[in-house]
Amino acid sequence: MIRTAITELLGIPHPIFQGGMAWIADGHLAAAVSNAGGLGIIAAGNAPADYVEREIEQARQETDRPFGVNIMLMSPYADDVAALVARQHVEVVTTGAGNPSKYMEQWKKAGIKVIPVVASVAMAKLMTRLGASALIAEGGESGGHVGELTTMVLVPQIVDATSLPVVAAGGIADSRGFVAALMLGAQGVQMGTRFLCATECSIHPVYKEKILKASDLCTMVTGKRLGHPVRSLRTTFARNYGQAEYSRISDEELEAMAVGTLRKAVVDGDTECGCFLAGQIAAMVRQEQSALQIVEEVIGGVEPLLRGAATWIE
Ligand code: TUI
Repeated sequence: MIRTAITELLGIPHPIFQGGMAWIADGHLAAAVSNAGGLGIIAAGNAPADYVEREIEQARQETDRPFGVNIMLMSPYADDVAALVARQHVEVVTTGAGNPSKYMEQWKKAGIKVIPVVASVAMAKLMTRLGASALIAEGGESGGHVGELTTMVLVPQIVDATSLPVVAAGGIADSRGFVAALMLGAQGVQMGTRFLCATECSIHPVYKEKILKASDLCTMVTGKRLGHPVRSLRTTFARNYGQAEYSRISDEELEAMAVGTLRKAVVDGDTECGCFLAGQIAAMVRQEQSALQIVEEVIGGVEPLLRGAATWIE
């Protein structure tokens, strides 16, 4: 057993979060990860509050353990989902892609543990002051919306800037990444891409196949021109979008190109038009496994690594 400030804070056996992946992380996946001893997280993404409410209900039917809801702050429904999680008293709220300051008081009053994703020291300090329970430091190795810094440089700087426990995210797939995160000062990890091939993850089989066949250089970042860089698999869509960014088409046309592409990947498995978000560890995902197997494999490898490291001390 690995006991850290995160296992203590949340009353969970293992300090492993499942990332809140839009269109992907539903109540079923979140419950499976929580039942495995980690923290499952339902992604609100761009969905309306009634979708999120159904998924919370689903998760509660499938687990008695704590789970979280991730609120994507650029969503047009962010206000509605923020109110919903307060009403529902979900145990944990994580946030992404923005600044959740305006919701903090409402959530704290509802007894929610708020764990924002921060991609900078300034945001870490602000969230610490506003009463977050912990922070997720997500480096640009992750899939989806990415910040400037890598996990290697972000995590220690966030750890030094806050008194709160820090969860490392971005580029973590196995026990080695877990231990490395602890060495950087983190008290736990969040993994997204590793859970894409969980048996309980109901993405299109084509999506899973693309992850299982991925190689080290298979992801790319697009979206910088519009200020929202996103890491995804290097597919036809990603290449075309990347090229369009350097062409003379208008920002509006460029924005329109991306609309509906996450759904096309997750629901339709459309390899031509879908945007398959994935992190740089995609090639390290080798097989479909249950959430329990994933969590146990990662945790099971930690103690030998830590004990092995101690033998270097003379
Ligand atoms: O949010 C994510 N990953 C995501 S969100 C998403 S949906 C989307 N689709 C298209 C464009 C943009 C988003 C897909 N993947 N990860 C957490 C994360 N949060 N990474 C970086 C940040 C972040 C960035 C800026 C957090 C706070 C922040 O603050 C900016 C500010 O307001 O100062």
